[in-house]
Amino acid sequence: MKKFLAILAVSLLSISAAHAAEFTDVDSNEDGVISMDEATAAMPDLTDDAFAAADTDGDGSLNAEEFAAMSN
Ligand SMILES: [Ca+2]
Ligand SMILES: [Ca+2]
Repeated sequence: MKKFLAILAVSLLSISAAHAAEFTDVDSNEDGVISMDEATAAMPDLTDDAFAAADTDGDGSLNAEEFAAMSN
């Protein structure tokens, strides 16, 4: 179910995001994960729900793998 939501979010994001941002550009404090604040700074259209769906391990931030899955 969670996976389905993630796939749904990815589909919605690929429509709204004209081009995918680079992980290293989005991770502005360079701690290796992307917070909701960093994500929305790079992608203003990103919703809480889309972020939560992309955060597949539910730790409240996006690692490189989660971000890549969301961007592709
Ligand atoms: Ca960060
Ligand atoms: Ca995560």
